[in-house]
Amino acid sequence: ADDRRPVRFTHPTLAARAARVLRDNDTGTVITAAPRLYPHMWSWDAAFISIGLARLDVRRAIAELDTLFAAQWRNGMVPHIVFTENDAYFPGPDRWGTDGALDGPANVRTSGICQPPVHAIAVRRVLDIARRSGPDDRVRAERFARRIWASLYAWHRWLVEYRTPGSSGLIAIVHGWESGMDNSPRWDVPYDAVHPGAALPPYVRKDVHVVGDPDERPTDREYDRYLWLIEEMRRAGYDQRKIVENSSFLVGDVFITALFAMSCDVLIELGKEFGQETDRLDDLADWAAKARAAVAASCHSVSGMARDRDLRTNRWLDTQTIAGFSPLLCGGAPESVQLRLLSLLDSDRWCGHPGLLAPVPPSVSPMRPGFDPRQYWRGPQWPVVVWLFSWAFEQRGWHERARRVREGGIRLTDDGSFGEYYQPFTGEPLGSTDQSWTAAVVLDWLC
Ligand code: 9WN
Repeated sequence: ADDRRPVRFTHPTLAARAARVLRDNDTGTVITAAPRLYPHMWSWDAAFISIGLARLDVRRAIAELDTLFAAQWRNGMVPHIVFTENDAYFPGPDRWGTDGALDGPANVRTSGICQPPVHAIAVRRVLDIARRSGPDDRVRAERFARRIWASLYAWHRWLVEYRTPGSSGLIAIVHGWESGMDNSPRWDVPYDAVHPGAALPPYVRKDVHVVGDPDERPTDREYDRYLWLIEEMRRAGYDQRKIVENSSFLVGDVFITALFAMSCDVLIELGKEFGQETDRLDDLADWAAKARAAVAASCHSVSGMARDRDLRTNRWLDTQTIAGFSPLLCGGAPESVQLRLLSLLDSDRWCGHPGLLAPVPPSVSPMRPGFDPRQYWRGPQWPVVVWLFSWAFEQRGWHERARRVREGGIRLTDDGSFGEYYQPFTGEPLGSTDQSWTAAVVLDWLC
């Protein structure tokens, strides 16, 4: 018995609570990422949310992805936030200033950057769940998968056309928010080179007032840099070529590159099933192969861990975080590297750390200097990232490993608060509670 967290729900009760969170966070048009902290639709959140929704209502799951893709930019980018009318989050649409952007969508306000490309994975999952849930849902989800395919392809093509500068083959991000792991130590070195100018318009943060303890959120120093990058993009009129050429932050993101490779695989499967053009399937196969090669090429010769690359200085970023395990997700690294990574993942530096409440990977190793068990992407465990590991391990045929990760994920979240992230030793929920994507992945694990 473990008395660190006395409340533990049984699986049926936990599933019922998760379903309630998704219903409660439904504004009627979108399911917000979290009730108070994030009152809008976020791109990768929406993907995970649709997976959870498919367990409750396939029609609603499809609607969620349709809403996101209705906000897709004309050049193919899927924006990281689709704004609702709520103004409780900063930076909102006025600060982003994308309204006049050449490639922006009509009739909806969005941010001007993207997030990890996990949407094809969500479509596949919704389809699989719908097929098991009954003939009407099956037909509905098949029509949807056929219909959304071209938009997914355009999104992937945008990442290749605009976001693979240089020769590393890694997909580049122009803002830490694009990684979804905002203040991970992965980005500390590149952010040191971002110098907010005197022209940074003043601003007031809202996030720190919503969470229990402001220390669970990024610092003001970090926010100055986040806002400065937005300022640079506004000035470039959200012209992608200009941004990639000039922005003070340009980093090849190895985790996104691994997710992209897996999503391309899924899109190929779907494309074959729904009779998409061979040329496009060939493109996807080519992109997936290049992405895998880039992930493999990033691996450190001693530790085996995959690395991001600062594309402004052309240097590898050696900071070890959960993203270092990217080759375990997408495959493609030599067997010897894979074995090294698997034993590292199981070791006391990661999932085997004796102090963990649940044996799932934290965002940063508890043994690493600078590890902070309560600070956002600098130590806590994130249920969605755990879900990605469980899904990817299943895909790779590692069923026993996938099962262990899933059980660990359920253990992490069985207090029923659906925390945004968790303190790894005490299991205390941090950031927001009733976070939609946490509820969604728990539903997927339990059903
Ligand atoms: C900025 C919504 C999002 C997640 C990100 C997470 C956090 C936003 C923020 O919340 O980022 O995009 O304001 O901190 O880091 O992964 O998509 O849940």
